[in-house]
Amino acid sequence: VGARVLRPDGVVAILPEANLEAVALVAERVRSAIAGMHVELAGGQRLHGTGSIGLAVFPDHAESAKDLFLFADNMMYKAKAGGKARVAIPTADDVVEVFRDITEKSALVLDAIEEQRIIPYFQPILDVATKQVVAYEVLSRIEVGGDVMRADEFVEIAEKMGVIHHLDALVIERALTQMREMGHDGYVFINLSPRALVLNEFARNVRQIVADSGIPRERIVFEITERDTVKNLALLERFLNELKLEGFKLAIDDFGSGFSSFHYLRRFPIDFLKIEGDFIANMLTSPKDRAVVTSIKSLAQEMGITIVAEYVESQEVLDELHVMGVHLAQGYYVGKPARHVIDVDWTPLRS
Ligand code: G
Ligand code: G
Ligand code: MN
Repeated sequence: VGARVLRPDGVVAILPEANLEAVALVAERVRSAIAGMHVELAGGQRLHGTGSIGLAVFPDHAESAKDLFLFADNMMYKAKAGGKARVAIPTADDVVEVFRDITEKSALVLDAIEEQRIIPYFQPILDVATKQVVAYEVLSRIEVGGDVMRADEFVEIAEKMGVIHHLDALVIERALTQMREMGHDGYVFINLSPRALVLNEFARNVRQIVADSGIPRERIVFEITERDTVKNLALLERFLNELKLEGFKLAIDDFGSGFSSFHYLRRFPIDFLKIEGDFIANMLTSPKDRAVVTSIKSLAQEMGITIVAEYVESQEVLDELHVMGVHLAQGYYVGKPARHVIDVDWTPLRS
């Protein structure tokens, strides 16, 4: 059995040479073992947890590793939706339904790109010391009917379908046009999928879009994340070095969330480091999270890299970042992602 923690909220177990009955049996044992566990609190109270489990069996439910994980993940959400603390055993209907939903979402994303319905939202980034908004991060949205879909819901699909470079190019073009019209003269942070970046066509395209926008390259920061890594790091390195030589700035996104963060830091010519928001949000209550933030800060300082704290959700956290000497802050307390940018002296949100 191989078990691996993917995210703090999920574990995958792989059972070689097992059929549906065997897997269901093991899953049921895991579920009941979790149900039997508890943590005892200071006052003698007992804290119980539950586990929701989804299954997928090769080749009954999917034939590729990617689809198999996707299916298991969907079944896990079905188990949660069914009331939690249960095992979702897939039926033939589930297979049809799950893959139909994925196909529908894929079609929706493809249509949005085709019809150019991808819209940039802007989230402000504050200079902690001067309390001025010095930058914006561009976050993609798709408007469907009256609803707004967040990037979370479609970026991964676009990456899997191999169309993320179209989406990225479209949103960059719109965002820069809007930035110029509004006269924003700070940095623009742009999320790029490594997978898009290593395409010659995309790199050319982006350079042209930036040149046409009239915004100096020095004010454009490309954020790269390790969520969707490419196999060929040397190739990614080459593209990043070229962009850097031309004057663009580079940032590592969600620093500390994955396993190759430090690898990226060593290897790429980085200007900004964005600390994974979970560390920041919990920094005042968790000594461990605080220690992570402190050490990333001193590491970056030694390397001459500017730090951005994400998920700044309160005045208290902002004050503490000031004390720690963290340079930039982003998060709901500073400002939520919005359709328009307004460059004014920042005042705390009243919500
Ligand atoms: O706010 P939101 O759910 O949109 O962002 C979720 C994640 O999606 C961000 O962390 C970011 O990494 C990614 N993302 C947002 N917009 C874009 C985009 O235009 N292109 C790419 N490649 N990723 C994006
Ligand atoms: O990975 P990336 O940092 O690009 O993701 C930004 C994501 O974080 C977006 O989905 C955005 O909507 C979300 N976000 C921005 N500020 C906050 C915040 O203060 N708290 C939380 N929980 N999410 C935030
Ligand atoms: Mn980002």
